[in-house]
Amino acid sequence: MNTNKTYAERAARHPNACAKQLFELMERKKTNLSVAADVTTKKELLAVADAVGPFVCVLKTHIDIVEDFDQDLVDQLVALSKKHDFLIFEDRKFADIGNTVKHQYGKGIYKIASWSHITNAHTVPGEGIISGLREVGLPLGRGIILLAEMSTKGALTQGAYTTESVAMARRNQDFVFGFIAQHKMNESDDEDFVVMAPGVGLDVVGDSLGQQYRTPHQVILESGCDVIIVGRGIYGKPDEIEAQATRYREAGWNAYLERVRQ
Ligand code: 5FU
Repeated sequence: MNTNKTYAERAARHPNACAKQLFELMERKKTNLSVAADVTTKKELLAVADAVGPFVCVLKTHIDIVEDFDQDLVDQLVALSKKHDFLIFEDRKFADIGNTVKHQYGKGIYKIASWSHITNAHTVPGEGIISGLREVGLPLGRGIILLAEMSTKGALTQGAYTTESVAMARRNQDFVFGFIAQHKMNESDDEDFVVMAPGVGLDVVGDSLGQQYRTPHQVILESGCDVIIVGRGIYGKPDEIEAQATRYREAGWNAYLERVRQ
């Protein structure tokens, strides 16, 4: 199975440029950690990005929660992604018809496609959402992941919905390279989807609004996911941000090493 292969082996044979770039970066930096930087000011976002930069393969943003957003913020984020060697993933969760998401991705205030290497989309509107995003993203070398399984209690992303989401990805592998999900989604060695898993925590099992946490060991080793996404467990302790990033990076990487040695 692909999940027992190293990130380097998967990079070497992956047909999707974005996935290849991600796997190469993970191997180079020895990290499968993504930090969700859910802070609401430009200053905080840049501070978190600079602090966690050395430890992550992907910095995940929610750019629309930043109260003083401006173009300089994305210019500085892009500069930090080069300085620290990470990819930017704007967790936009597009969910509209193809023609609308095309504009939401490329235009408006945020112009997400111009700076975010990776973004994501719900599959609820059907395959047109992928076609719309592809028109904007593929010429820029971008890739997307689909929301196949959410981490929250009672999420409707299960059963036939998840199966159909995987089938959609399979038909669009030039642009879609993986999923937000809770376990590995590959059916055979002929396909290799990157699974990025949110809902990761070492100290708590959930929050008061439906979030559910599992440990890096459960996510990477037991469930075969590839990237752990950690938010409050890292940026929520501003005085310990580097120590927490180190702790999660080690937990994620050790679980991966254990997996590939099996
Ligand atoms: F698609 C998803 C999902 O199913 N669960 C999530 O938690 C995305 N997320 C994001 O991961 C969410 O929007 C946050 O940005 C992050 C989790 O943050 P936490 O502080 O680690 O709970």
